[in-house]
Amino acid sequence: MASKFYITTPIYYPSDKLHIGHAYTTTIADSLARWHKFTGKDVYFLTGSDEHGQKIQRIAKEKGVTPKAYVDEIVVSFKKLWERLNIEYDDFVRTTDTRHHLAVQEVFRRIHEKGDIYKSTYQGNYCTPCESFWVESKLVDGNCPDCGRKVEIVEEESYFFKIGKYADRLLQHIADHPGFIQPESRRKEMVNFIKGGLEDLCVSRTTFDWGIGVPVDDKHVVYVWFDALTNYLTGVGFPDNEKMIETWWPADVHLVGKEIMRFHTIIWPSILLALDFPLPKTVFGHGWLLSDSDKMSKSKGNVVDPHALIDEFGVDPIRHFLLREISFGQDGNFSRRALIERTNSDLANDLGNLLNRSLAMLGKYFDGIIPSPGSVEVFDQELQDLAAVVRKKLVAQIDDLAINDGLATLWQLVSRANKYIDECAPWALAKDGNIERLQTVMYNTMEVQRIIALFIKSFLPQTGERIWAQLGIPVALDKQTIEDTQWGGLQIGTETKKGDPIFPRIDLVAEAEKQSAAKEKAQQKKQVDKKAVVEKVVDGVIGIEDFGKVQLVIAKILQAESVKGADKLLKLQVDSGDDQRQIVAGIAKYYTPDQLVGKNIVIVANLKPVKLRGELSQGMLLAASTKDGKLELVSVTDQITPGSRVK
Ligand code: ME8
Repeated sequence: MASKFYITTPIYYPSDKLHIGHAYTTTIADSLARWHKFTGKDVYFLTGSDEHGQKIQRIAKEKGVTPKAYVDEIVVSFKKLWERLNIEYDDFVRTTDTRHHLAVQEVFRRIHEKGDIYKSTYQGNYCTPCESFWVESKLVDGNCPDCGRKVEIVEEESYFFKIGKYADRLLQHIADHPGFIQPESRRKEMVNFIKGGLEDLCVSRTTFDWGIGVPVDDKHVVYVWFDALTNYLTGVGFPDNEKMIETWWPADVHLVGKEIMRFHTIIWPSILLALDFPLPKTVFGHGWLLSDSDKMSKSKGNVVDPHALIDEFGVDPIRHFLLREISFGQDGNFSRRALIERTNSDLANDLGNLLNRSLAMLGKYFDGIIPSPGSVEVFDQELQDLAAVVRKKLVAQIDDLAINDGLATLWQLVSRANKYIDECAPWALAKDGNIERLQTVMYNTMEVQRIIALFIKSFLPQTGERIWAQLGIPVALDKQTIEDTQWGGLQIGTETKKGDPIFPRIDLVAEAEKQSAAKEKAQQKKQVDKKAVVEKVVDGVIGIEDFGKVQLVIAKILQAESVKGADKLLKLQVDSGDDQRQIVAGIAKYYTPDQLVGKNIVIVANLKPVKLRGELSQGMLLAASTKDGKLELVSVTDQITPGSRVK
């Protein structure tokens, strides 16, 4: 039987839509799975969703739906993204699956029966976003040491797992298996954590019910991390499918982000030790993908949506960027500019141009048909040798999980192929009528691309297919294995099928213009939004500070008379408290002067004075008017003295 390779991703929380960071882990896992299959191994690639816990229950409540309805919808979006990214997983474990419930309950039951799980009371700190318990001494300024957010104090009856019992065995295992925790820096970190002492782990909760019931006590649900980690066993048929477990367990690689190494290298191995199960061969903690040098988070508004990127650039530029740009194990930066530069240099200039120009020459010199090669010269030998060296190096690097180095190695062959064309100058051979040499050079140029397509297909599946299609090779690419990368596999007489360039260059100038147009549009939108706010105010909504600007005061009318030449106006002398002033008002149709004298009315005292028909008006009186032409002054009784403020 071929050797096996079982690889997993973390199962993601459906607390929100997935972003480019999640796509990073899964793209790497997919590429590793495809590569190992290509090298002849039996491969099993597992992913899934982590659907229980307090965090999910709270989000669903906020949205006014049941937790199950909420997760069902989000999980569809997970699967959609994996489909768009060409992620070829073998199974997807949802922690709400019945098979997973059975697996978790069985794990719990076995450890409980063994006496390693007991009931007590938990009193301490809990970080809900991370779903983790913390002893006081590990908090940083009273906050969660992982995410920096506020912890909650919880006190509840809980079941505890005697994790400390396994600390020595775990330390011994780590010492005996240097490849178990990778990279090295994380291994040291985890060893220090264990040596700092492991408190018994709380493995059940009672203050909410969105979880898997504890098999021995229906008041409790299983702690979400205990539940989630077990997915790696559910996926291989635990507890019933013994054959499947035997075939696949232990996992070869658990691929996880660095922030969840503790769960995977301390809690998970301890559970497995308690079950008497072998430990995974490697847990690799990769770094974070930063967005313009900052950690991605929704609150910062810098989360990068992979769907939008795929819509704009296509899937393989995104996969290539994730695999090639970031030193695997370290943090790396995502930026639009870096993505475009990487796409232009590696995919458009190097790889795409190689295919495009070589097929154009083949069309011109040999009607697009692969010619038979003649004798081997120095440059030909160098190219062939490099293809063999690249194969060896790639196998070693991918075995060591040095993904970005592996892609750099593969691109050495792409560069060498371009250089080979320049060195051999087919155009000069054609001009000189050196047909035999021209045949050799064109054969080698196309053969090296056949090998490149084979190497590349695990990482950039769509690109591999596109090169293959233009080379016109009739056998299916997905049936090919690493054995087919031996030099000379390209059949003489194959009819190539030149198509459009597989990666058109992205114009950086046009891109800059697009960005500034987008910025301008955003600016305009901001202004429109601002205007909308102002218009809303005109519509009737004002702040209290706006109302406060208007000085409404009580004024007593002392005198009233008509204004010469203006039959609508009356001229009033009023006592407004501190002063006496004249107000001209359009009320002659409604009141005679003697009806007004002595009235206590309301005026706007701080209105800018104006002249009406040559008469100064120092304020405005308030009146209510109806549509059918009635008008009445707003007035108060004599109880209120002139100058009193209306508020
Ligand atoms: O932790 N850069 O789920 P999760 C790189 N349900 N990788 C990133 C990333 C970034 N900016 N952001 C997220 C959980 N990831 C648990 C796992 S497993 C039994 C349970 C990746 O949805 C990274 O792999 O918070 C990280 O570990 C994972 O997403 C966390 O996903």
